Amino acid sequence: MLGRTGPPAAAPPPYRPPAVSGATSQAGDRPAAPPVPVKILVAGGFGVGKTTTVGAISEIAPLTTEAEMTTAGIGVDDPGARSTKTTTTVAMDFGCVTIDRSLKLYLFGTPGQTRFGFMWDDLARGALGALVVVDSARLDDCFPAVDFFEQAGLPFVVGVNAFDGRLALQLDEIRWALAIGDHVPLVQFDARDRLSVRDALLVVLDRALDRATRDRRA
Ligand SMILES: Nc1nc2c(ncn2[C@@H]2O[C@H](COP(=O)(O)OP(=O)(O)OP(=O)(O)O)[C@@H](O)[C@H]2O)c(=O)[nH]1
Ligand SMILES: [Mg+2]
Repeated sequence: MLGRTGPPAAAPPPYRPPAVSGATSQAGDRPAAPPVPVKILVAGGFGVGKTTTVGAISEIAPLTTEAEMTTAGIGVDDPGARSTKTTTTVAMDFGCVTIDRSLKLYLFGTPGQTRFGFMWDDLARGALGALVVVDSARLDDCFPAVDFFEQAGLPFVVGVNAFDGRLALQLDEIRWALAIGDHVPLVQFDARDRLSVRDALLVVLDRALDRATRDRRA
């Protein structure tokens, strides 16, 4: 005889999402609100350490779009005499870091080459602030980034990446050379060091919150 024999199987229980430990609010039963997402740009000139910055702090394996540099770039892309750089970002970097239960930063690294400048408008959309990474030995590469954020009216912090722990100029000389106002924070950091990157990003966050609070009052 064809067909099933015996009693019909019991219907499966209705789906219930699994309980996640620690994901409830202090009230106990209500799930905790997810952290507020904050988009931050990591921008700057060619080869200043943007990809390194995102990679140093991201809690996920960062998304990168690195391409090999070729001889076609000689005389166009100058990463500086002491650089051992062999790849360059051709679209963007992406990483994220949770600051605390209420705040998560989504980091978007820009490409550094001038010919990819058209990407910056798209990447900046929805961003609350930016870290403009600067190599003190190649300040002229950083002018376009500073101009971009001044014109965009987006809060930014200048982070001088201390390659090998040394700066080619003092911070006040860099401020003068970049012609940035006193309201723009200027910090020294190490793009390879997670805690140093964290501190620089916290200054960006502070600026962004400051701006958001002022906008709200207005
Ligand atoms: N010694 C030293 N090397 C660094 C530091 N930061 C970055 N580098 C190196 O400098 C090179 C450039 O770093 P990247 O992070 O690729 O720079 P980028 O700004 O993303 O470059 P583009 O995307 O091509 O504009 C890499 O070879 C890094 O390993 C630093 O603080 N000290
Ligand atoms: Mg890069």
